[in-house]
Amino acid sequence: MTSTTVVVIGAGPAGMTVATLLQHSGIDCVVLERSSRDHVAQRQRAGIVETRAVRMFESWGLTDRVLGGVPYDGILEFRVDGHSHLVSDSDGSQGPAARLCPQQVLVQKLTATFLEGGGDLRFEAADVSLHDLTGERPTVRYRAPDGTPRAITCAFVAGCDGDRGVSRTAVPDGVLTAHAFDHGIGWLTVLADAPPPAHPLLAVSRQGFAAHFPRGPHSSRYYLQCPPDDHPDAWSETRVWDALRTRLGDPALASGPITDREIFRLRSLVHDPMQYGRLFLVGDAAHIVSPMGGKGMNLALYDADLLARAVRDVVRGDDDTALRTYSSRCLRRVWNDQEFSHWLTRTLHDAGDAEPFLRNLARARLDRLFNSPASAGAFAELMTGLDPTGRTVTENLPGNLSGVGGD
Ligand code: RFL
Repeated sequence: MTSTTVVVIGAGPAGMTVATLLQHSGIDCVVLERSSRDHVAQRQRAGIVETRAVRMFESWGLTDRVLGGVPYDGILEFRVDGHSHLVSDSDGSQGPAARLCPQQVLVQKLTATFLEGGGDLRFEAADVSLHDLTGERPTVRYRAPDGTPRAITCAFVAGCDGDRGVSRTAVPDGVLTAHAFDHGIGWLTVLADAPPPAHPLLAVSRQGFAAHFPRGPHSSRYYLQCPPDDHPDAWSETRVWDALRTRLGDPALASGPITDREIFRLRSLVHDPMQYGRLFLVGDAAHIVSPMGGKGMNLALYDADLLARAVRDVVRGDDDTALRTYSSRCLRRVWNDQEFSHWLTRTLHDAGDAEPFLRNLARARLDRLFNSPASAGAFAELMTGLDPTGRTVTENLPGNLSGVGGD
């Protein structure tokens, strides 16, 4: 039986951020990851690290180590029936801006930083199970790649193992409340070796929603609205490119080899509270945000920062205030981002193919966004993550949280 301060379960963006920030604070931890290093390093999803998250890494002095990609100019293109509207997320504040940094690049760099610093990261850890979470010293058991059973005792467990992990299922029934929402919308998502757009592009059309995002200098991710129970085989390459050209209003859109495609339902889920005893849920283990608005990974980074700082307060100063309020502070931001993502999801789908009343309401919202500086300012605040719920940890201490969640 070995012993550490924190066992981190999962080596995705949440887990590797918690682990790297703890290491940076001189706090020992062990990361257990079910998959191989190659598998984790190749998982492609998010593409933009929002401004708030870039500044979070900056505050730890880690920006250059862990963020790849290039700075993002903050310009988002909305294309409505082929007509372009550029919206800037610049809020006039000083400091580094968002980064076009694909999720797998962030994870690769966090992993390299943690390992170079002597971090203990155990890939291919099978059958992870959590025990004594309400006691003084929880135990995490697993099997090493050669089948040997192992156990680690710790002061805290960071459950960073995504929506289908084991951390959340270790919590007894009835402790957590799940707030789930199915948007009734499907997206075909396609990765292709094809030129990225000049700006991240969201397109409204009567044929359905479509989007085109950069994922590196020579690759792109595309989204096409489809029925939630559709099958990827129904989408031949020709059909994909034809639909994109129509919905993006760009007959000359360059195609390229498709490297991945899948269909998923747009859904949202929040588990409340994000804590049970000495287990703290982080990122997708606690909440799923529909990808519209690009908040899922960024929320995972937010939780990770709060948890690392809270553990540091306990270990260094015996002050558990931040740890006790971890769940309520995270949930405040989670609901803020859920609302933004839901608003954008409804607006961009309803403006395209909803019945006329809802379509006109959604188009009125877009009209306001394109023409009202106040609307554009509120949008920019949410896109950057610099709205009040995303401000620095010290600005968000408990006094400002009246009526939000519970500890
Ligand atoms: P992850 O990334 O799922 O990582 C969890 C890790 O835990 C491991 N694991 C286990 N390890 C040990 N034992 C077990 N029993 C385990 N079970 C699981 C897994 O192997 C994995 O390594 O969760 P994390 O770290 O919380 O990160 C969350 C983000 O991945 C997620 O929120 C985003 O990808 C969401 N998302 C997007 N977020 C954005 O901010 N911007 C975007 O543009 C964006 N685009 C997307 C997305 C999600 C998508 N999917 C999944 C529908 C686009 C797509 C297509």
